[in-house]
Amino acid sequence: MQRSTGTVPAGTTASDQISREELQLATRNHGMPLEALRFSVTPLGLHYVLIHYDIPVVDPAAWRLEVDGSVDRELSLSLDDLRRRPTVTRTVVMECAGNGRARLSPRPISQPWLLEAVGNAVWTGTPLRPLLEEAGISDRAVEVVFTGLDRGVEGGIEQRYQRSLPVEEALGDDPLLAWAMNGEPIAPQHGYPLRLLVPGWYGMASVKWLGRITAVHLPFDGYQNVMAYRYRQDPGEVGEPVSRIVPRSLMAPPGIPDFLSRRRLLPMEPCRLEGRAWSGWGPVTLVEVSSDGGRGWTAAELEPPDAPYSWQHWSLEWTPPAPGDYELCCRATDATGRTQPTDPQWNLGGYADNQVQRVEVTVGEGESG
Ligand SMILES: Nc1nc2c(c(=O)[nH]1)N[C@H]1C(S)=C(S)[C@@H](COP(=O)(O)O)O[C@H]1N2
Ligand SMILES: [Mo]
Repeated sequence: MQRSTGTVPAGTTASDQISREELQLATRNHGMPLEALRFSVTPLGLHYVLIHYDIPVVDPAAWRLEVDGSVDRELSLSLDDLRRRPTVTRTVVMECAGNGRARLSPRPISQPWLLEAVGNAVWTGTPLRPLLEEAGISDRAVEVVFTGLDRGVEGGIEQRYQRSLPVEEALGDDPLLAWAMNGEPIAPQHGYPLRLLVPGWYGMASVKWLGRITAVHLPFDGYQNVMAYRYRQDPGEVGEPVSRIVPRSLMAPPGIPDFLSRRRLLPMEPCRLEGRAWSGWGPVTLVEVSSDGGRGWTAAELEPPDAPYSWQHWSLEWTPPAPGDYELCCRATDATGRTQPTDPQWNLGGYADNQVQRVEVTVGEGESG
């Protein structure tokens, strides 16, 4: 067990066992059990959760959304003001940029996700662009900063959770100010009473417990934009910012699990493998499945997305050739040609590693009873 270090500097890695600090994060920030890939919309409570600091307790009557900075008119809106605006409902897949991190070696020290930091929810809210236009966002604005109500220390810096978006993204068609998730008021852990939702981007962009929106005419230098969430091989590098979700497909684990190892046990009979696939760069156009650890691949049946940023269902009938051990894999390719590599995509933060999933299964001698 590692000694408590107080603050974990960005870029710390380890190759040994999961530490108590990582376990502490893992028990707070839960994933979506992969069998929930069978639901087209992730039921409330099964969606993954990632919270850097603490969940703030917000009084909805006192809460306001402030819009300020490089705007002609500052705005201060109540929840009712927002709900009276044009309302849209969209099914959007969300994935943490750190999904897959704990499979990397050396392992970047942060929330140790294996593959379960994903969920597909139905979000209701009001589009962001008309609000920024009403405030009269300046032509000189280059970014828009979103500030959450949660506060903590990260990399030795005390901060509110804040993220900026380039102005052209903030004024795009997709970003939403959401107050409902699957038809219910957003739960405290998901950002009650209001969160930003940036469809197609990794989860870090979708600021929860939103309190303030600020247009700025210089690039924002907050911790989550310039220190965290950058692709770097070396702590000295500036690195490229993490933005849209690279393609991934996941398989709902077939058969039944062994309690401790989670190894899958299947009877010797045909089995329908199924799962979901998504990309923040465009629809997924191909999902392939391998039953021999990625040597041979077969195209699966793939459904179109229900909505532009929803995940897509795929399935494939697989007949095990004989009893024994198999390594099942799946791989998605999107409309831009982006695909999933067989090897890890290592960087210091452990971001956007979309190497193919490997599911160990044992096919028994018997058929199911
Ligand atoms: N205010 C605030 N917003 C936040 C975070 C946070 O810690 N504080 N975490 C971000 C990260 S890293 C992710 S992956 C998503 C997770 O959203 P969820 O918990 O609703 O799945 O929220 C993002 N928005
Ligand atoms: Mo995240």
